[in-house]
Amino acid sequence: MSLIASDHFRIVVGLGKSGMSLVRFLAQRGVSFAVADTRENPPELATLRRDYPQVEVRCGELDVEFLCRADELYVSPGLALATPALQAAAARGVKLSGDIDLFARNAKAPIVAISGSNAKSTVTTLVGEMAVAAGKRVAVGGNLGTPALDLLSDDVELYVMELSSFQLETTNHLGAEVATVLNVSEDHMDRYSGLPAYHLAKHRIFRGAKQVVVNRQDALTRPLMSEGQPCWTFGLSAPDFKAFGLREENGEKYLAFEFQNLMPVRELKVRGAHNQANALAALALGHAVGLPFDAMLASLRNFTGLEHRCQWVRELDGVSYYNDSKATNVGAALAAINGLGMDMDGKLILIAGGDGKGADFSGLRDSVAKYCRAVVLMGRDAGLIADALGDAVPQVRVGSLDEAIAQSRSLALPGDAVLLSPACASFDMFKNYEERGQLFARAVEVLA
Ligand code: LKM
Repeated sequence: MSLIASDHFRIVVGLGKSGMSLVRFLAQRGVSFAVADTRENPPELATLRRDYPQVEVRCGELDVEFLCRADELYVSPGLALATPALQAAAARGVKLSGDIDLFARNAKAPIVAISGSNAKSTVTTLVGEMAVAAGKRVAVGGNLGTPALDLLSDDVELYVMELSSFQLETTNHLGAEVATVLNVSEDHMDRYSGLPAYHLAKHRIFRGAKQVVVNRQDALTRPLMSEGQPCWTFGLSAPDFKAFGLREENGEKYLAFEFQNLMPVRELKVRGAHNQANALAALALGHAVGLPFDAMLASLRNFTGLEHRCQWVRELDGVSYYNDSKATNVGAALAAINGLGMDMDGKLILIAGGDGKGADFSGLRDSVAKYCRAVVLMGRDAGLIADALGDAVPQVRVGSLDEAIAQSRSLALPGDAVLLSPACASFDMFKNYEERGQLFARAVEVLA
């Protein structure tokens, strides 16, 4: 046993949510493995010690000699592949992989694979709901909700997977039935050398894909090297062959496939052009895996949006409050500012700031000038946003979320909206964007 096992020794590097799913997967299959994490007290350490006391764990600085005892490392999406110890191990012949690679090797049902800088959770959720409405036994997860390996089951008929660029970096072969990069805008510049490297990571999603879905309005979503697979497109323009888009008839806008109207846009409960694009992307993905239109359209009609995604919280003194804490990059904040701004008579008080991850915030300036009455800035990179916005609108700097809410309240006029859409990660002030959003919503709900 030990001789055979030493032939295949793996190390799980990073003990967060996906690391723990790797542990369960490997242990269940009798693979011998150890765990390493750069942190002294990784999030799942207590769970590991309780459930797998026999597994060796090394915390703190990675030891190259230790890593080289493995033939394959499963690297957490939270740890940069450029980490010197990982690169040293790779140079000595250790294979770098991740949970999605292992998932893809073991999944026996078709995979719908969804990436993009924004809207991936929304589109993943939509396609999942469409599959349920079509009566499929579907498993939804990956970067959102349940880690990929925890979804594996012989009963599953379809996997709908949200995949981040970090997860794709360690994915050598996916082999999805249909894969898409919904959009590409700047994010994670603290982990990538520039937009090209980020773009390249995202495009690994197309490896071995049988079909692809492309955004007609974003050339960066096209596979760099087409393998000649069927290609479906989505976009807000009128659709041609193999395309989803908007058609207008008698002054009414419709979601449409090729030359056929599917459903009036006004039947969607979510507002804004970006949400119409999301609906079209979900239709394209669902159609590619054979979901019937009636089930897909019923799901679209019911969808009210995700938590922390431009979510209405309450109205007070004629001012609406929106929680868009999920906006962790400039592109997401722009979609919210433009989407909400266009739909209202009043103006926005924007609450932004946090960990900017090396972003260029100048892209916010025009939309802020057009739709915002003022911006309230908080967090580590508040100063960078302040500089990028210049004198576009009045600015207030605050030290806490509670102070941001109080300042916004006093700046807003009846008919305005207060929008938390930080354009930044939350790690400088909060556990994650969910905690940031919950604290915002709770504080707004108790305003007297
Ligand atoms: N070994 C090892 C390690 C060391 C450190 C593994 C490891 C970490 C750091 O932990 C994380 C967890 C999650 C680091 C991350 C996480 C998620 C870095 C980036 C992301 S993310 O980019 O996928 N999501 C954030 C974003 O900016 O989009 C979400 C930000 C927020 O505010 O919630 F994991």
